[in-house]
Amino acid sequence: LTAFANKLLLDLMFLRCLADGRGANISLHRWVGCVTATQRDRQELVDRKTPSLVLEKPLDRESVKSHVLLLTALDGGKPPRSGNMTIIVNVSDVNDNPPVFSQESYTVSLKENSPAGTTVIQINATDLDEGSNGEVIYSFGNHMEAQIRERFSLNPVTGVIVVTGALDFEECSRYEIDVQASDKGTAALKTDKTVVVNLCCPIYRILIL
Ligand SMILES: [Ca+2]
Ligand SMILES: [Ca+2]
Ligand SMILES: [Ca+2]
Repeated sequence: LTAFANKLLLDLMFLRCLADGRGANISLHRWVGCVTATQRDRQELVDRKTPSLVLEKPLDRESVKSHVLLLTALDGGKPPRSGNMTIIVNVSDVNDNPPVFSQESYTVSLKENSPAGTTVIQINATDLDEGSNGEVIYSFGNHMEAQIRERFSLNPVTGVIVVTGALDFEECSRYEIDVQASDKGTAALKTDKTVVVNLCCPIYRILIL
C-alpha cells in the first residue's frame, strides 16, 4: 500500500476508501481512517504521506468472516487521475462463544432394572467458533454425586449417556445428572445442564400397590 501511495503521489485529503457491493456506506464509516480520523490524526497522515486503515468498530468473525474493500486514490491534478486496489481483511477467530445445548432441558423416562449398556439419551451442544474453539466435548459436572457416577457414563465425544449400574426404583426413582459441554479453546468456555432421569416402576407393581 505504501509503495502504491508513493508511486501515485497521493494527495491524502482526497483519499477515499469504498466498500464493495456489500454496503458501501457502512464499511466506509467503519473502516476509513483518513476520512473519519480526528483532525490531528488526519494531519499526521498527511505529514507521513502514508494512508492508514483504522478499525473503528469491533469485528465479529461469526457475522462476517471477510471484508473486501476497494481503495481509490485520487491525485490533485485537473482533471484528477485515480487508481484502485482491493484490500481483503480476513477476520481470525477468537473463542468468544460458549457451547449451546440443543434443548433447554432434558428429561427422560427409563425402566428400572434397565441393563448396563442401555442408552439413556444423547445430549448435543454446538459452538459457533472455528476449529478447536468450536469443538465440543462432554463431561459430568464436577460436583455430581458418586452414586450417580456409578450408575451412568457419558461419552465425551458423542454425548451419549448409558446405564452402567443397577437402577432400582425403590432405592431412587429420579436422578439428576449434571453434564457440562466445553469447547477446546485455550481459555475453554463451558455450559452446564441437568439431565433428569425418571425411573418407571413396572406395571405389575403399580397394580399391587
Ligand atoms: Ca464473535
Ligand atoms: Ca467456543
Ligand atoms: Ca469467535
